[in-house]
Amino acid sequence: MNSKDKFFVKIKDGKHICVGLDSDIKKIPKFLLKYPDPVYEFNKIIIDSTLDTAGAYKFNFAFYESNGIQGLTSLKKSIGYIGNNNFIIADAKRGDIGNTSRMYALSIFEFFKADASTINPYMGFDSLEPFLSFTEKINFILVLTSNPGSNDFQKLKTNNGLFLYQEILNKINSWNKEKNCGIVFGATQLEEIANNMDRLNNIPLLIPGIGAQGGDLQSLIKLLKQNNYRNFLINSSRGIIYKDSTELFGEAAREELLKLNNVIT
Ligand code: NUP
Repeated sequence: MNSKDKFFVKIKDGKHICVGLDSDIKKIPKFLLKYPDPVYEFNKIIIDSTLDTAGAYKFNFAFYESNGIQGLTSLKKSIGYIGNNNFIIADAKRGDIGNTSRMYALSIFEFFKADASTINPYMGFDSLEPFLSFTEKINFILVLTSNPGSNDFQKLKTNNGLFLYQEILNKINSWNKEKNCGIVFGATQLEEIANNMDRLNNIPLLIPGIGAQGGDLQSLIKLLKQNNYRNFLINSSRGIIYKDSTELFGEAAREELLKLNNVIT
């Protein structure tokens, strides 16, 4: 099964929650520190506890790169542990001149073997093209992010009377010839999601920002349902993986995931 098919199988199964493995060695339960690769042990337990109900797993590369070679090893092993039938997002927000972006794309798709990337459109089409040339993957392009700083540039008005993020949405619709674009839209931007349903055009959405960042899951789901929008993954990282700091953290993560799933169905 190719990566796009994996996404749509999960969506069809009603699995819309993406478990964010933002695993920080300083935050994982202390008893894991006795293992040679504590972050990998942590991820394995979260994965075992959630595999049957998760829609996807998202690895934010920062949490692994910050641990140097060891971190990259934990990342590679954790991706391998999830196996081939699940949808894996490499959240590294890449984008550079084409020649360099090609290397980023090779790293994410060929070395780490992720199914999806997150990419930053600030440098324009040629910076994204090496990712889009992987036609069986999904590339989630940053449109309107969940953080307060999204006001600084993304909500600037252009000469067309549109917000910059809306211009990006229009571009994505024209770049999406291979149907391998996705959109990152913050859960904290509910009004903007509502106002741009036509531009979103049923393109796969990755929506982070519920929980700690303040996005309201119930209202988000209501909105998506009202618009019959099914192609979405909602990410939760800290809210799932750090629910408990005892030996029962796997079960606690599972319970939280089930709770989120209940809101969706
Ligand atoms: O707009 C974005 N907001 C955001 O939080 C785009 C992202 N990729 N993220 C990522 O989603 C963020 O870097 C982190 O990995 C995750 C949210 O984590 P949490 O707030 O659920 O713990």
